[in-house]
Amino acid sequence: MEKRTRLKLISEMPILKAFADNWENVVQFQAKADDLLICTYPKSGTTWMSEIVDLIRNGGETEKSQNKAIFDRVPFLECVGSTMPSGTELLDKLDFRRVIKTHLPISILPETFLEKNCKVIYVARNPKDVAVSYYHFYRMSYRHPEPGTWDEFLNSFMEGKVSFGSWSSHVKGWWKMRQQRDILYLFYEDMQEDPRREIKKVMKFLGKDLSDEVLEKIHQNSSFQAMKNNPMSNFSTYPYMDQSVSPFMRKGICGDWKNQFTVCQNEKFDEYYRREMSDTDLSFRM
Ligand code: PPS
Repeated sequence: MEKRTRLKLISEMPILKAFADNWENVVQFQAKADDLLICTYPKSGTTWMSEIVDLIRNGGETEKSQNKAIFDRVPFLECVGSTMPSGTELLDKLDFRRVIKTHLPISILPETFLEKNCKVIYVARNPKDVAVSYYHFYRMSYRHPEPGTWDEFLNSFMEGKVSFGSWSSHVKGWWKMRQQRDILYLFYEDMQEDPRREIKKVMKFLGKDLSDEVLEKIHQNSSFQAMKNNPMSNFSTYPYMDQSVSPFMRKGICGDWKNQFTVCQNEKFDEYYRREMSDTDLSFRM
C-alpha cells in the first residue's frame, strides 16, 4: 500500500511525489489534434464532466459507462501509481478521439496541447466548496500528505500549498486563456442549477446535435445519485482511496462550506478571495 508522502514541487507548483517523479513522461507526451482535455482545479466537477462527455460521445447509452471505470475511459494525464498504468501509458494505447483529464494550470500544461490546438472544457467551482471537498479528499486519498485539522488545511489551501497549488491562479489562468483558444469554460454551480442547459453547451461545443430523449438520458445517467451508484464512476475500484473515511461521491451539492467554515474562517476567506480576485472579471457564486 502506498503511503502518505510530502508534496514535491514542479515549476514551483506542489504535486504528489509520485506525479512529480513521473513528470518527464508528461513533458514528453504527444497530443493529437482530436484530443479533448477536461481541465479543472481538483474537486471542481472533473468526474461529473468526464461522465457527461463520455455519455455524449456514446449517444447517452450506458454500455460503456457501466463496464469501464471512469479513470480508464478518461485517463488522468499526470497520474501515476505503482499498481496501475500511468495516465500517459493509458493514453498512448488509445488511437483517436481521446478524452483526457488534467488538473494542470495553464502555466505548465505541456506545449503539445497548444500546438495541436486541442479543445478544452474547463470546469471551475467556488473555492469554499472546493476547499471543503478537497479536505475530505485529502483524508481519504492517502497518497496525499496528512491534511491536519480543517483550520490548518484551509490555511494551506489559501497559501496555495496543497496539491496543484493556488486555486486562484488556476481559475484565472485558464479564464484568460479562453479568449485565445478553443475553451469552453463552465461552472459547477451552473451545472447544479440547470444540468440540461449546461449539457447542451457541451454538446454544441463537441458538435453533437442529439435529441431531447438522448439529452434526458445523459442528464439522468450523469446525476449525482446515478454516478454514486455506478461502481464504474464512483471510484470504488480505484486503489489509493479509503472510501470508508469519506466517499469519493461525497455530497455533490453547492454551499456545503456553510456546514464546515466557522464565522472567523469565513471572514478570513472572504478577505483572501477579494485580494486574489481583484485583478479579474471572473467571479463565483458561493
Ligand atoms: S477530482 O478528484 O479532483 O477529480 O474530483 P472532482 O471529480 O473534480 O470533484 C469531486 C466533487 O464533485 C462531486 N460530484 C458531483 N456533484 C454533482 N453531480 C455529480 N454527478 C457529481 N459527480 C461528482 C463530488 O461529490 C465531489 O464534491 P463533494 O463536494 O466532495 O461532494
